[in-house]
Amino acid sequence: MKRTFISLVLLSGCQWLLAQAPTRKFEPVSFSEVTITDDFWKPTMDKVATTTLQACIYQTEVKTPRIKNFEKVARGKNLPAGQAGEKHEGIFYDDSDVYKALEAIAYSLKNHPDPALEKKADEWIDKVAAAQLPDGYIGTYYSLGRLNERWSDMSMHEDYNGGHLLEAAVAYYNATGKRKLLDVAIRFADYFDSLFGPGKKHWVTGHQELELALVKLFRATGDKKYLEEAHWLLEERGHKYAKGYTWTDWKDTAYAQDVVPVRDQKEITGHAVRAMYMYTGAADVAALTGDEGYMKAMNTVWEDVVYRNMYVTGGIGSSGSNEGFSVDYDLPNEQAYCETCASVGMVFWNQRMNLLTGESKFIDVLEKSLYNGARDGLSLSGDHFFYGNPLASNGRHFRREWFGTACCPANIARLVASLGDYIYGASDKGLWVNLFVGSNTVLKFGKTDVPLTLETRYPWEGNVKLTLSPKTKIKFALHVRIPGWTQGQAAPGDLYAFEGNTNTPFTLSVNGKPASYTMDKGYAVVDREWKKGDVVELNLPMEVTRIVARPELKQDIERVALQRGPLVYCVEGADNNGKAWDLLLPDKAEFKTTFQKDLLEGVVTIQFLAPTIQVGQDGQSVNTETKTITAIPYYSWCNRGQNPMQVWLPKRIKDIKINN
Ligand code: FUB
Ligand code: ZN
Repeated sequence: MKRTFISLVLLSGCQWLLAQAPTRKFEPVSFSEVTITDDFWKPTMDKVATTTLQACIYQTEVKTPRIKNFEKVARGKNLPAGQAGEKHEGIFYDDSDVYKALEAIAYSLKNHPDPALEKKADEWIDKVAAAQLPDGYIGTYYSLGRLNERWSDMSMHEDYNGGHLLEAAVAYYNATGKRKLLDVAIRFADYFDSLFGPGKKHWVTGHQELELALVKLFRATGDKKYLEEAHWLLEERGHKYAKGYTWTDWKDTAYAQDVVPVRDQKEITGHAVRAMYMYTGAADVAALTGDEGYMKAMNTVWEDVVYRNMYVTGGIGSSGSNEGFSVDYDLPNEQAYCETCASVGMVFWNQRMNLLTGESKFIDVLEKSLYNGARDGLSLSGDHFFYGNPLASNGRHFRREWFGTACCPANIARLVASLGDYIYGASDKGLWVNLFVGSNTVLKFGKTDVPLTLETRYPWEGNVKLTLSPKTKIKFALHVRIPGWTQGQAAPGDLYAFEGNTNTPFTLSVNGKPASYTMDKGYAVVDREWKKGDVVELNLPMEVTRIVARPELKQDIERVALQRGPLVYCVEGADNNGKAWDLLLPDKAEFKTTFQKDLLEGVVTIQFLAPTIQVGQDGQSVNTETKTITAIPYYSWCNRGQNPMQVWLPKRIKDIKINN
């Protein structure tokens, strides 16, 4: 593995803490060291590189004034004293879209080098740098005519924008080695640190984000003050320090997870994206400081999310009014909010929990959110987006080109482009394979390079082939994740369960012979001496499974969801004569699967026979007919215009709505 300057700094930064703190069980192998070749994800990543990022650039630079605001600030800096500058246009956190797009470009350059895109990013970075004030402040909303009001209202996302700046800067530096944006980020972080911290002013982030970003800056620079600032920000919550017009207006500070200190939190509350970013930051801080309080709190809160508040698609945040959580087991399907960014946040947080604990259940959830709730946010064409991701539709939902608020499009772009971050983990003792994504990388154990190739047709087929090619023989433990859904578990906890027997075993072989392995924390561990050309093959059963929900989940009573591999399925009108709500799923339905290469860019569909109900034109006569129903992967719905759709299919007649 090519060790960069970043990695060396990271190591020296961590060593400061290693001696005194329990740390992660392993580190993720960085996107910058993984080349993705996957049949499923590579085309999506290419689409992000060629289309989604172009949409982000067009919307950010041409269609909306997001970039213009930076230009205005730069122009204003040269005005004679006393002369009024230009006005800010748009929403107060629009700067974050610029940074998220830059971050996505950074990741994308790794798997899809594009000099023109890099040039555009450099141009934007020049504009961002030119908008930084001499004291390090950066934020177009306040810089344009409101500078004396800055830092007066904690809910106004100055910190949130700053956090996205830091994330973009670290990513761009990691991807290109260029440090102009990193220097801007460092100046901003130093400036923030000069105002807020122990013995200085209090600050509660209005939208959590800066916490996790400061940890990234610490990892990139090795400067521990950024880690300490992140820790301090987390500690600020839950003490009624929050101030600001908007903030004090909120009746309920649970919205921003500010009722009790982070370490005392037991339940998931409030705004879903804020929560995900906060727990991601807390997990990052806990990993480096060993803060047991955070680890304990996060385990309890995670169970509250996954056992009582998560959709079968891995989406979270059912309520639109607070863009977040309501009460336990309240998961409406058609009214589901399920913001794309919240699923992106689930991926972030679950990755961190996996690194902290070494337990694969977190990757089970990550995979669920990634392949379903998050992937659904991006159209197959790459230039239309879902903000909310409902699990049923009467046909009113459609994907949009953009949103007024700076939000999901650039977020899903940065997640897809950084997929390389989530596939492998490594420590000096072993290798972890978390996601089955065709790719190659080179790991390093001591002085030995271990080139590694993963080939698969997942999620369409269950065969995964891993070829290891160490230059010299080397012993280490290979941990291959065995998904919970192959072990009879529809999701961690008992919110969802498989109906019927699903126990077809997985198989694991080394060089064509059954592997000798032990199971540990959800991984099959093969600990042996590896030599050049060793081949490990995992075979996962890809049968169609029926999922039922706990009875408390009222909206899903007497309903079944279909899953195959990591993919949740839905019935969409486009495949079923315009109807998706007129059917009953028989208890004994037999499922047939077909890979349809020309449908929805290539998907495995599920077919089954089901009774359907039609109402005559007189509105009084009813006809029933058994039809072949086609179900498609949930993420691929609504790519053929507006259509009715259902994930949870009714088993009993009382539940069907025949008009859709
Ligand atoms: O406030 C910034 C982002 O905009 C939030 O994360 C989203 O929920 C949207 O409101
Ligand atoms: Zn969003």
